[in-house]
Amino acid sequence: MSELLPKLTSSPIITRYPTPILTRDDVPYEASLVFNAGIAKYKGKYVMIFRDDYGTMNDAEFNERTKKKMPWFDGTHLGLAISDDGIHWEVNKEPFMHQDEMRKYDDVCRFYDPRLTVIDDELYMCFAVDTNHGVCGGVGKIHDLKTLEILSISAPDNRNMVLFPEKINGKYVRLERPFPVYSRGGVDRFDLWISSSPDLRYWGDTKLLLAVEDVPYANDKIGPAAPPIKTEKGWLTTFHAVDIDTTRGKNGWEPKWAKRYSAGIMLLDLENPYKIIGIYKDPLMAPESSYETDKTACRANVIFPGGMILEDNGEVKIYYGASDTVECLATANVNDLVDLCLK
Ligand code: BMA
Repeated sequence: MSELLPKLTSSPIITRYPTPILTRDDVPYEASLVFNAGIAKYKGKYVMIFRDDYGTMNDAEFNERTKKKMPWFDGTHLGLAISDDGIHWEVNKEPFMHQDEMRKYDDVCRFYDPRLTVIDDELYMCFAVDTNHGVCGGVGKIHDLKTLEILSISAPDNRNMVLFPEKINGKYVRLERPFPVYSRGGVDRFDLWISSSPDLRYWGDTKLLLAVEDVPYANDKIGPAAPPIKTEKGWLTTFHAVDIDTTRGKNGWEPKWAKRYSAGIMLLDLENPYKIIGIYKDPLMAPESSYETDKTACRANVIFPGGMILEDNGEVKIYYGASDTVECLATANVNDLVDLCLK
């Protein structure tokens, strides 16, 4: 393993909303962990689809289940919430998708970690797919905030897909994170890739965009985070970056959780998003607040952005799952974010 990393801190341009914006207490059906949501502005409202792992509630029950070799959770729902201001949310009475519905697809165990993008006034969702034969990345279209039409599911192992909000040079573009265990010595050394498609079904022109060794605060793996937003200077996009320190010990429900998830930021060329034109050398956000570092949460030290919205006044809302337990919000000014990348 690479060298251990020092204490990481968030950029001072980031302002955290003082409390999580969605927790299991806001959800009117079975919910234990509410996190890793996708958020988009759609038809005048903020729309959120969140991951809801339900069942196990604490580390005692976790230990019991581990001993019995049972899954951690009874299941995963995708929940739907709507907001007028992007801060206060009304959760629909029923999940957007029950786990039973996901299992109707051939070989699928569950969908999770949704990412939302509006393209030409239509709402699209990328999501991770656990199957009995590997982890895949799905791309789908959401109709009337009610049903999901699946457009494509990748080969394993791949996930963390996000779509750009418009076609570029006539093609849809996505970021993704394959995980090539065989050719990387059986350990996490995973990078961020980019592909394009004429129709959101058939994907090609796949290239490496950012390698884990190029991120100074990652010694383990990286991957896409929230879908990119368009700025005058380029496509602004976050990514997640993981470092491991095996001395961290128990940091959540597992006997050992040695990983830390931070968020990075970079700027891609507007005409050619296969080209990085700027990247901030330090983390944009590192786990610091109580709900990001809480050792009694599911997995401490996790920041996992899944939504980014550029407001008319230049404020950027960055939504992220914290500690795989709650959904949070931070804001920054768009010019400050771009400047960080170009410094
Ligand atoms: C990743 C995914 C995410 C999760 C993160 C931290 O590998 O499983 O869903 O938030 O780990 O546990």
